[in-house]
Amino acid sequence: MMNNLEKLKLGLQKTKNKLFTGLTEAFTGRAIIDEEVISRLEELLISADVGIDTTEQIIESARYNLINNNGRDEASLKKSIFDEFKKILESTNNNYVNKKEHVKPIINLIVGVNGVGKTTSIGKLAYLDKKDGKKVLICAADTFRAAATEQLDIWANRVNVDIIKGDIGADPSSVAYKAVEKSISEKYDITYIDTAGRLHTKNNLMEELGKIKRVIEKKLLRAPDNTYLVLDSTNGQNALTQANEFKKVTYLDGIILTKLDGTSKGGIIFQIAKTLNIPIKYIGIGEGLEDLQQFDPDSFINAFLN
Ligand SMILES: Nc1nc2c(ncn2[C@@H]2O[C@H](COP(=O)(O)OP(=O)(O)O)[C@@H](O)[C@H]2O)c(=O)[nH]1
Ligand SMILES: [Mg+2]
Repeated sequence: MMNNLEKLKLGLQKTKNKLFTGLTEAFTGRAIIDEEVISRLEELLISADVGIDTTEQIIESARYNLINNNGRDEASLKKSIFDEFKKILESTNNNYVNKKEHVKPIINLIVGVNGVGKTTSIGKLAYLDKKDGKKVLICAADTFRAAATEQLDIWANRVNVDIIKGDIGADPSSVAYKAVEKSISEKYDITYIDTAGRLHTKNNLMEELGKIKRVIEKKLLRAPDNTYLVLDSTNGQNALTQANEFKKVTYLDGIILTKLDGTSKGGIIFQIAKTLNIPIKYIGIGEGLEDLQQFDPDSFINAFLN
C-alpha cells in the first residue's frame, strides 16, 4: 500500500518530469547558473502552465538570489524555485478559516463544467468522510442526463453511502431541496450535491445554480456551507476562465483541482493559487477511490521536491 505522499509523488510525476528533467539537462556541463539556464527555466515554467506572472516572480527571485550570492549552483536555484512555489501555494490558503466545522449537516454544493470530475470527486469525498466515521448523503441534482445519476449511484454503492435522486428532467433545485430536508431530518453530518455541467457560457444554467442555492437556503436557513468549484488541471488557461465565470455568479469557498496525474502541465496549480484568490481544498491525482487528497501546500511541495 502506498501512503499519501507516495501517491502524491506518483500523481505529480508528469509535471515533475517536465520541469526538472529539462532543468537538469540545462545544467549538464555547467558548474554555475548563467542567463542561459535562467531562460531555459523560464521556458520550462511556462510550458508546465505555471503562468507568466508566476514565472516572472520565480525568475526574479532566482536572479535576486544569484546576484546576492546565495549560491550559483543547481541546488541553490532549485531551492529558490521551491521557496517561491511554496509562498504562492501558502498564500491562497492563508486567509481560509474553517468556521463551519461545528454546523450539521454541512451542505456542500459541487459545481463546474462538464467532464471536469465533479461526480468522481463527490464519490471520493464521500469515501474520505465515511472513513472518518461521518454519516454521508450524496445527491444527484444533475437531472439532465440519466447517465449522470447512474454514475453517482455507482459511487454511492461503492462507498456505501446514501443517495438522493431525482427523475430525469426533474427540477434540479427540487432534488437539492429534498436532499437538504433529508439531511436535516435524518441527521446527516455531511451532504454533497452534484450539479449539471453548467456551461459558463449558458446563462440559464448559471441562473439555475442561483436557484439551487436559494432553494437550499430556504430549507437550511443559511447558504450552502461550501460551494466547491471543480477545475480540471488538463484544461490549462480554460480552467482559469471557468473559475472567473463562476466567480461572477456565486461565492466560491474552495477549488477541487482534478487530474493532476494526467498532465505535465500541473503548474496550473500555481496560477490558480496566485490569481484566483480562492483556497484550493482538494486535489485529484487519479481515477480511484483513494485518489483525492486534502490539499496541503507543505506536502505538495514535498512531493514536488523529492
Ligand atoms: N486521471 C484522472 N481522472 C479523473 C480525475 N477526476 C476525474 N477523472 C475522470 O474524469 C472523467 C470525468 O469525470 P466526471 O466525474 O464524470 O466529471 P463531471 O462531468 O464533472 O461529473 C471520468 O472519466 C473520471 O474518471 C483525476 O483526478 N484523475
Ligand atoms: Mg457528473
